[in-house]
Amino acid sequence: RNICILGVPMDLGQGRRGVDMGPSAIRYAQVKERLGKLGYDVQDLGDIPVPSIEERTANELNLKCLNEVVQVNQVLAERVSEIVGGGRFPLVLGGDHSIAIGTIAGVAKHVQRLGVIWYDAHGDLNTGETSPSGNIHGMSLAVSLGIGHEKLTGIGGYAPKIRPENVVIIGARQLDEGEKLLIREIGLKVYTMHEVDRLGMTRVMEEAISHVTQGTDGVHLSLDLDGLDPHDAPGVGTPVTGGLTYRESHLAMEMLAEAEIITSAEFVEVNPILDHSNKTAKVAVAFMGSLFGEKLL
Ligand code: DIR
Ligand code: MN
Ligand code: MN
Ligand code: MN
Repeated sequence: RNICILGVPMDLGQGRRGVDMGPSAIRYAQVKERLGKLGYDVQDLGDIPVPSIEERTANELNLKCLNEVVQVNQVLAERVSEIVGGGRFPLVLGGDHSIAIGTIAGVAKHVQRLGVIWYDAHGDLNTGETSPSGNIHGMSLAVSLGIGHEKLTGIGGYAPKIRPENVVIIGARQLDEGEKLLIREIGLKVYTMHEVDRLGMTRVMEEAISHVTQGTDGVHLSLDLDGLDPHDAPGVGTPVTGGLTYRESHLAMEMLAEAEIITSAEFVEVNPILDHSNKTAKVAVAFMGSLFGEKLL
């Protein structure tokens, strides 16, 4: 029962300033205290250094800040690998979602087959060829599946990190054309908002849990706060209306805690500059509480 918190103040994988303050905002919302109360031994390992946006080199092949994103994720992969190797639970705080590349690279090194729950309004399944923005945070799931620029897919020294049949996306409602094609091509399991509305969160989570545990020996939770409706999580860089509610997400975290399947997690895209009174970081910390077993009664 040992959790290691690692901050990644990364903002080079997307286009707006402020998401680099995500780790600070989440710490300010008392993540360490919250998890400590549940009986965990919580260690905060601080932040990984991230070059400032002013230092970035030229964009390459519709991949903004490619070299810097690669460099940070390489370091992140090593740090996460050390944490998992030491038998501890890595809890990574973002930063933009490009950091999933490094987190998953570090975790998957120690796991035969890693399941992934991708909680997000987006698919993050673009490549330099399909991306409308050139932002690498919209490519991190594809990269982890071994699809994309080899500087990215090769992070951690091996590829791919995960297989399509072990992944589930929950909350999707803004998918680019190239992403839709890729989803069909590789047969990825996606619960869009349509399925959430239709089936309800309980059934979605039951199915998702069964899907990601089939044939896997660990499950990573990659939670992009923009999966939530902007009403509940306004402090994100790319808000999309019609999202998952606070209650649905809270239930999802409780069901994951009950199932005892999550072996690593990251909470990303918290942008306190766009937030109201640190609301989104507080929501993130409440979810971490539920994920680690907090009960109402
Ligand atoms: C969009 C936005 N699909 C892109 N992606 C975001 O730029 O690739 N992911 N915001 O979280
Ligand atoms: Mn910055
Ligand atoms: Mn994302
Ligand atoms: Mn997103």
